[in-house]
Amino acid sequence: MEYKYKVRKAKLLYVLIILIFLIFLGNATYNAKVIKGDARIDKKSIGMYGGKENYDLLIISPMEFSDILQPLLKHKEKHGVRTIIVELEEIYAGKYFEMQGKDNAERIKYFIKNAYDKWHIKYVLLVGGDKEIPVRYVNLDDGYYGLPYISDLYYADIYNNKGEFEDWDSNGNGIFGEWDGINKDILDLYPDVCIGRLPCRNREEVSIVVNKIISYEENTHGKNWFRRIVVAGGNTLVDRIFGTDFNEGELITEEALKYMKNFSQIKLWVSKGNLRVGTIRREINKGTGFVFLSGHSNSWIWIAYPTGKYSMWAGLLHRTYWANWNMPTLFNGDRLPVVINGGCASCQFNLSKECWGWKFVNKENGGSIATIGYTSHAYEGIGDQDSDGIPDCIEYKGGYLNIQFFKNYGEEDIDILGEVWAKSITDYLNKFPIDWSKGVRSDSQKDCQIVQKWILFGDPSLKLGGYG
Ligand SMILES: [Ca+2]
Ligand SMILES: [Ca+2]
Ligand SMILES: [Ca+2]
Ligand SMILES: [Ca+2]
Repeated sequence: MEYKYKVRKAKLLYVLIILIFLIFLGNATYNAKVIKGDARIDKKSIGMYGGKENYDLLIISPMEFSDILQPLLKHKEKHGVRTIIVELEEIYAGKYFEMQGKDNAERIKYFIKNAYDKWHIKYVLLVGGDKEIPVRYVNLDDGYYGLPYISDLYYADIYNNKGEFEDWDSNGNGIFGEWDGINKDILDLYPDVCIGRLPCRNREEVSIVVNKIISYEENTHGKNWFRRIVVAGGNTLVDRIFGTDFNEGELITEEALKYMKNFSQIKLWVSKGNLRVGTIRREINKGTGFVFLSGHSNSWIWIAYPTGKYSMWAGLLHRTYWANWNMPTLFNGDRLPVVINGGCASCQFNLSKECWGWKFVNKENGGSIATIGYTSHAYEGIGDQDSDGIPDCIEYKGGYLNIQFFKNYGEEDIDILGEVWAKSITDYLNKFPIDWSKGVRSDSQKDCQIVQKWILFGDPSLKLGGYG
């Protein structure tokens, strides 16, 4: 859906706001390079697979993790989710399907395609971070960052609308997901399977998250704590020059709550004076089904700015944040929420230190069951530039996408986590179809980034609220 800004400078401004914040907090460890496809094609292996099995869930992990995943397989099968664990080494060796692909990420994607065609899988769980499982870097350059970022949507979007394999390299130059001033790959983007990732870095983390998933699905049903949702937000953007003074984080979370009518709603908002590190901790430790934080973030902190202020220091001073160093104070046990962070880069998992989103999931004896956030910077609408009386932060960009999560769960009654993720992306693309003729810094380019970066750290086949 097209819309025009009244004030052209707006686009530049809201991008810069986020940019300044990121520079301020620093992301110096980010050192990704343009990753080109490996032109060599290994010797083709002979596909050994001759069976007629069907599966619902495909788990892909390196060999070193596969034995620890066996209890998860047994648990899934018990609940009728037909599951297969495939080791990366088996993919490369062509154990089930003849190996295809220009580089390891594409080999994995072809494997997923074959599993989709032959086994009719619906969910794919990647177990391993960027060091353990190859990732696809997308080379979209919006003129502000110019850095490639990771997109797991790549692994979910296996067919284009003509029914062809979608390799995310339509111009065929071995550089994926390009969108800069010169080169462009036209992408389908619509997910065909539901993807989730547990970016585990070692066997201990695999063990922790497997136990958490089993515990969640076995023990959550019928529990009162699940019927709670905690939201937090404050002032996010400087919108006064557009004639408004919205507390964007409050407006976005309030809109999400409209779809969560059967839940007891806890609003931690700066305008209420109740948003603090301590209140976030207390409300999560009580047990809650969902947590939605809308504000600024990077890979180590989420922060909301006090009303009427735009300052990270004010946010720190007023303790309206939740940072990596606060995670060890969570002791919510097996009362595990799905956490959504609407700010930038909370799930940027290609850094030397573990990111905010993963810290939440890999926390033992508490934390989250899953986290959804972005692998790089994101965008929000600012002001009411389309003059329809509705704040643009809930109508466009990241605010809109995150609200769809709650709409699809709360109103559409989709209760499988990966399906909520996939449907929300699908809805976003339907509402804002990408106009591939547009250039750098266009709204379409931003919309493309938002869906590419929105990642699920968790089991895509997770039954929200557990099995009854
Ligand atoms: Ca290309
Ligand atoms: Ca597709
Ligand atoms: Ca504002
Ligand atoms: Ca509006």
